[in-house]
Amino acid sequence: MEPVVVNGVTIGGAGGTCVMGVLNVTPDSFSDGGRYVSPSAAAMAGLALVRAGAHILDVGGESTRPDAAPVAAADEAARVLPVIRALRAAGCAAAISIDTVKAEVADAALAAGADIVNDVAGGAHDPDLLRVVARRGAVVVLGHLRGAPGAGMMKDVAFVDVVAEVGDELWARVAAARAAGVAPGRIVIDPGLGFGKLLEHNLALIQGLGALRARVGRPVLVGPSRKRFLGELTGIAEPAARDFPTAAAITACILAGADAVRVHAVAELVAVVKVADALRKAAPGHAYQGAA
Ligand code: PMM
Repeated sequence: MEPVVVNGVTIGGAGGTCVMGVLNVTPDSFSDGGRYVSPSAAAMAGLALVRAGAHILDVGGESTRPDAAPVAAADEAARVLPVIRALRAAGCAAAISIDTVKAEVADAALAAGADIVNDVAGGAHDPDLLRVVARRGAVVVLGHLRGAPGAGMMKDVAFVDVVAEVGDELWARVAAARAAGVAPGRIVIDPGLGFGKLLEHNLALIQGLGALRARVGRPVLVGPSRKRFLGELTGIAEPAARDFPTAAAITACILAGADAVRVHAVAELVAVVKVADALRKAAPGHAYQGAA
């Protein structure tokens, strides 16, 4: 499988799992909303995540929680662009992704210094988004989501074979990206844990990451960090207190074949990733070590 190489970061190669650190600059994200008082404070926090081992910083200006109010593109851009510019002005050498479903925000973020568009809707929310990615030669993360993000995504949740169905639907999004002109080596897929999925679906998708990767033929990013299904399993109500459950999920994801993980507690999870990567290398047959 052709790995994705972006700004010195390799996703899906024979090396270790890539770590994407979350830098949400929303007032209401479910686990870390409203944390930063200024763009430069957010940028300093981002640089600390890079020092702690993040290969990619994922800057997001719109909460994806089910009950979140939609944000206008101009407001979202006003949140994220100063942070991306401040990161680059401060010499941030890590890859930067913009977590958005909007073409306008993606375009402006790429112009401001981002390298990757992380779209939880897989390019299906805004018909222009994939064209923006193609025109700018950017990398895109295509997340799986039926319907629209936010309110409504937890209605009508029904899968018969969740891994096969998510795989087929992601394959269709990859085809859409290629039709828009995105090179195959610029595409990463994500099963969209928690996005219109129940606990059992999230667990099956984690266990099925290797099958999903093989079915779609692209590197896989996965984001279990602090999500509600971990709260359901443990009874831990506060998202920020779910980093141990996140560590278990991240380990399972890596052993199942993930190429990249999206996490909030970067320093702690980088240590977890090191152990999981070593375990994966020691697995019989060395599955998913770039040979698949
Ligand atoms: N989850 C959230 C936001 N963005 N992006 C990708 N690629 N994968 C995810 O699972 C994902 C995402 C929701 O979590 P947050 O509110 O803590 O950012």
